[in-house]
Amino acid sequence: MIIERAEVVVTSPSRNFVTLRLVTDDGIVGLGDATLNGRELAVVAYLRDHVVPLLRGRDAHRIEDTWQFLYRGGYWRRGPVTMAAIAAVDMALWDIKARAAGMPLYQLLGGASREGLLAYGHASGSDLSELFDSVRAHLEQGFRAIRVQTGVPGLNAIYGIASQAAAAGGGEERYDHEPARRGALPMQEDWDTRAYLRHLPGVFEAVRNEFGPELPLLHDGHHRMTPLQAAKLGKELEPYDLFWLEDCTPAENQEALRLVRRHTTTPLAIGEVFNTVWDFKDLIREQLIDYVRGAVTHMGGITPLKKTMEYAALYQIRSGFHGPTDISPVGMAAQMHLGLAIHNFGIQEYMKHSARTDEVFRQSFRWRDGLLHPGDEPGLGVELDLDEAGRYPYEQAYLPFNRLADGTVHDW
Ligand code: EZ4
Ligand code: CO
Repeated sequence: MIIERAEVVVTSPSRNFVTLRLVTDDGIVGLGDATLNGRELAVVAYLRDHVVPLLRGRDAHRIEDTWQFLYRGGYWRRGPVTMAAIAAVDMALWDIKARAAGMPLYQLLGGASREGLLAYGHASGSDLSELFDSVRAHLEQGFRAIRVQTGVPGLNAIYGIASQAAAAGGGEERYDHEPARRGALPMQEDWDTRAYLRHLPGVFEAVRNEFGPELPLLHDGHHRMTPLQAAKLGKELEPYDLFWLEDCTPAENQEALRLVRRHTTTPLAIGEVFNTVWDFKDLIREQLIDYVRGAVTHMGGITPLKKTMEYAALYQIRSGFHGPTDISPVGMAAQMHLGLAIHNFGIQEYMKHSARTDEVFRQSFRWRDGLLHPGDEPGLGVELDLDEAGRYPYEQAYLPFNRLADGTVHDW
């Protein structure tokens, strides 16, 4: 089975998505997600100029060999652009192989290890009453695990708060906030870690008092604390029994997590910006994390993320794959199949895509009783409607950035 055609499809139904579409000589179509939020066109160029010409004529069945060829053969390894491009090829080849086999992909990965995937949604509010309403709305939608983000007194615009972004989002109805805003320049947000640290433990105390001890609660620190600040927060959140504290420090300096670990038993999740198993290697071996936040789309595909999870399993570390709306329906499907198959699945982040996105990408996944399931269509279970995709051309969009009160740029 030979790859006959390869094309890169850019579409922007509510937000930008980059999809690789491979067609074999016997007419099987495979899809791969290559979306890199805010830097999409760099991956488009990498694929179109440097990868597509290498794919035509290759045996579509040779997934491992093609992955190694693109990773080692490029000489310049790793990095988000390269690995998103390789991820798209890997996903599309798995899609093709599973379609050729007439099976949903999870069957080729070893079959289902569970009925469905526990998924968490994003509750947020600028104050407690808005936050409680948001938590209740998520419970009504069936969520059995909830991420809690809240406004901080004195700060106007911060990461993760739905109402602000909805206001900036131009009126289109969205399930959740969309941090990447369309426009020629990125938006500026504010940050003050001491104000955040004073405020957050009280928020979790209030949420526990309102919703009880059982509900799994998560929180994203979004790379903004120093190691000592993260250690202090982890310790202060212990009474509220978090499922995890995510990205407590920026992960370029991985030694920071040793310090955090010495002070707190709050579980840690990290790695949504990681690209390879090498980024996770020391954190896994030293048991400095509890959850692998890698996404199939940004970790080079299903093949390397499955290997990473097998390594993590030696240390009882589980998956928590990154699942914001900037992972396309193709990338989400790929990680649902992987999550269903591996033994050490932990939780799946789930933000609903917009209705417009769902018209462009027709999907077969199910969402029932708080659990996701990728469905039983052959392959990934996603069809890309090229006519619909063509109606939404690329639009420039940037993620926001942070400044402190004195004007210093801070991690966003
Ligand atoms: O900010 O996906 O846990 N989720 C997150 C996301 C990221 C965006 C960046 O593209 O941190 O909301
Ligand atoms: Co995050």
